[in-house]
Amino acid sequence: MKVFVDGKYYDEWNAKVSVFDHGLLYGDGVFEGIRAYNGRVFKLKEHIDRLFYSAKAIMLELPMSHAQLMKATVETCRRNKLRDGYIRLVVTRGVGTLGLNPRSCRNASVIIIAGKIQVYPAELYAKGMDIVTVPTVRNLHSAVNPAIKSLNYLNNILAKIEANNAGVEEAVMLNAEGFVAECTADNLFIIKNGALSTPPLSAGALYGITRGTVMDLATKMGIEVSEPNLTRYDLFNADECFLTGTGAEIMPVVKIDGRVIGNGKPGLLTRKLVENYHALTKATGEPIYG
Ligand code: PXG
Repeated sequence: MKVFVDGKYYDEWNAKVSVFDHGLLYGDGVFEGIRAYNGRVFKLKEHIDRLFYSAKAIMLELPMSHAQLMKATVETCRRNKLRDGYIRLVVTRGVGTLGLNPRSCRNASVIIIAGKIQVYPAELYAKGMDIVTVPTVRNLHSAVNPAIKSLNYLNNILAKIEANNAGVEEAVMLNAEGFVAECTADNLFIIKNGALSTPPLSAGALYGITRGTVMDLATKMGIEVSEPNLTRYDLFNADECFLTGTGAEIMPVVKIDGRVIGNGKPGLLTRKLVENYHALTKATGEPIYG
């Protein structure tokens, strides 16, 4: 594997960052997780847009332009002969002193890794997932804003550990007010009486690219889409539930905190959305090879 680090390509064993990089010392940086399907990078522009928004929010000046980042991402896929896979774009504050002040960091670092990802066991896509609500709440807007895709994911990692401890793969994270925010790396949707809803960004959800794609697909299918505040009660009494994320794609949920969702099987509309999502990922995106 060839990894892009600050404009050069390194073999994976030789692709390194300094122990003085503030990305490592403080989680000071931002990232994106992107997928390639069928020789195309899916929603590349949207991911690079979000990287710029995250960087702006933490006052991190990207050392490359939007166009250069798009090009470097595609080029990294090409060099790795990737047709289907996962791309991790990481921007760190760069090398600084042992002190958290980012002023000591002169140059941000850009890393692009093109590889593979499998976030959940394959059989769960057919069976549906069992998830639980966990004690760790999503970041407050007044702290590290949950819209920032920062390198500081400890909050979500704690929630993931709590899910692991409960013997399940994924966690429902609430916000400080007790409304549903999202899962550890996925947005959450429910379907009730044929209508689709997902928590608003103000509830602490990430502006998920897959979330937006699924909302567009649902609208095109004539499904009503809304973004109300949701409580656990709304989840328990939903007809269908699923998670969305670049890594996860669309994962049906069939049990939440011991309550069976719908008939306990992935729902009909969920399955239709999965089908339409796969059709879209296969046919659209930034071409990698000419
Ligand atoms: N919420 C959070 C907190 C995320 O980190 C999503 C929702 C879904 O957003 P997208 O834009 O991907 O639809 C994410 C995405 C990983 C991994 O390392 C994490 C994400 C994406 C891909 C892989 O498990 N985060």
